[in-house]
Amino acid sequence: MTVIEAQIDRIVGPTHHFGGLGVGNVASQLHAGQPSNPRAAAIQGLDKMRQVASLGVPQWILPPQPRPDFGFLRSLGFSGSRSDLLQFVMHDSPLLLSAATSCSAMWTANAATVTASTDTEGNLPVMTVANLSASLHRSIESSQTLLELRSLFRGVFDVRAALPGGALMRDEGAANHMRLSGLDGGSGLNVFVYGDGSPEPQCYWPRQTLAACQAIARGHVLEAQNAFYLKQHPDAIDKGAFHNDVVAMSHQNLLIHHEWAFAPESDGEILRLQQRFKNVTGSPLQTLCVKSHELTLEDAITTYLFNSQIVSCFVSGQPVRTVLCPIQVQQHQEANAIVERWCDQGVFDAVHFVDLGQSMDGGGGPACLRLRVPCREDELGRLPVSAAWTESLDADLRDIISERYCCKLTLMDLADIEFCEQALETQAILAKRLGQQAVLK
Ligand code: SUG
Repeated sequence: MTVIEAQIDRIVGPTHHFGGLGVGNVASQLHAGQPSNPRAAAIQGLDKMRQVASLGVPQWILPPQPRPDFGFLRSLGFSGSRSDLLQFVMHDSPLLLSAATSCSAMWTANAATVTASTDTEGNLPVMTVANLSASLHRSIESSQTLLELRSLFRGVFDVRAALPGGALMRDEGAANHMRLSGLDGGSGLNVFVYGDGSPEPQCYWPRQTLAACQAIARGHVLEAQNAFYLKQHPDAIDKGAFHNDVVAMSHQNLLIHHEWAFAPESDGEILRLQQRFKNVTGSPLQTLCVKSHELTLEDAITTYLFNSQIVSCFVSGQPVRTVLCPIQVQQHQEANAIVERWCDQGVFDAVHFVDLGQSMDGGGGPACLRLRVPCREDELGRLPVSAAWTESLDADLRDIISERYCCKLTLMDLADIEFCEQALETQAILAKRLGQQAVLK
C-alpha cells in the first residue's frame, strides 16, 4: 500500500518578529530585537512551497494564526481597550507582548506527531497536537492548531488534542519524531527522540520528554516492537540542538544523523531499529552518520544541514529523491561538500538550495517549516482542495502579502493598535482564501 508524505506549511504572519523567545535556540537568541521583514518571511515560505509543489509533492497550506492573541493577554490579567492594553503590556512586560504576537506557529514541524494508517493493526491514522509547553509563546499555539488540523483532516485522521502540559509531558511534535518505512511508504516504524533523564544537559532544558513520547505511542496504539525511543545527546542540546531535526533527518529508508545527535545509551535502540527495519521491509535501513571531523556540531547547527527537507516523487515511473537545503549549507565549504558527496553516492537525485533567511534567523530551517503527513492516496483525495497549493492560490496569496505586509518590523511597532488591527484583518483574509474560518479572540 503506497503512502505519500503530504507537506503542510503555514504562511508566516504579518507580526513576524525576532523576539529571542526560543529556549536554547542559538539563532533566536542571536537575532533578538533585530528588525524583521514579515513580507520577505512570508514570500520565502511561499517560494519553498512552490518548489516542493513543482516537484510533484502534495503541498497544503495553513493561514497564520491570529496575532496579537488578545485572549492570551487578557488571561494574564491585562484589561482595558485593545489600544490601552497594547500600550500597557509594552510598558509593563515587552516579553509578553512579543509572546502574544509571535508567529512561531510557522514552524509546523512542531504542530503535531503523526503516524500513518498503515502503522497500526487497526489501520488508525492518528495525529496528536503538540502542547509545546517548554515555551510560553509556543504553548498558545496548540488550541488553534487543533481546530485547524481537525478542519483540514476531517474524516481522514483522528486528530487528538495536546497532551496535558506540565514539566513531565513536554512535547514538541514531529521535530522529535521520525517515521521510517520502505520505499512505498507503508508499514512505518516510529522513532521518538527525547532529551530528559540522566545525564541531563547542563545549560538548556530538554524540550521533549520520554514520558510524552510514550504517551503518544500508547495513544496511537503503536505496537511496542515498532516504536523506538532514542535519547538526544545532552551536549547537542547544550550546543543549541533544541530539536532532534537540527541534528538528524530521515525519509523512508534513510536515516542521516550527526555523530553527536544521540546519547551513547541509544546505541542498542538504534541496533534494534536497524534489525526491525530489515525484518519489516526486507531491506536494510540506510544509516549515514556525519562525524565531527567532517562537520562540527556547531557548524551543523549554524548551517542547519540536518534540517534540510527531503521529498520524493515518481518521474516516469522512477522514484526521484530531492533534498532542499538552506543556502547556508551551500555557503559553507564542509557542509556543501557533504551534500555533494551524498548526491554523487546517489543518496539524493537532486539538491536545491532555498533562501529562508527570515525563518533561519528565528532558528527554523526548511524542515521546521513543514509537517509531514503520511497519507494513502485515497486519504489524500479526501483533503479539502481549498488549502491545496495551486498556481492561482499561490498568486492570490502573494498579492495579499505584497499589498498588506510590511518590510520592517520591531517590537515597538507591535504596540500600535492600527498595525495590530490590520494584521488581524490580513490574517482573516488569508484564512478565508484558504477556506478556513478566521478565529478572532
Ligand atoms: O521553537 N523559534 C522556534 C524554532 C522552531 C524550529 N523548529 C524545528 N526545529 N522543528 C523555537 O525555538 C523563535 C521565536 C523568536 O525568537 O521570536 C522561536 O520560537
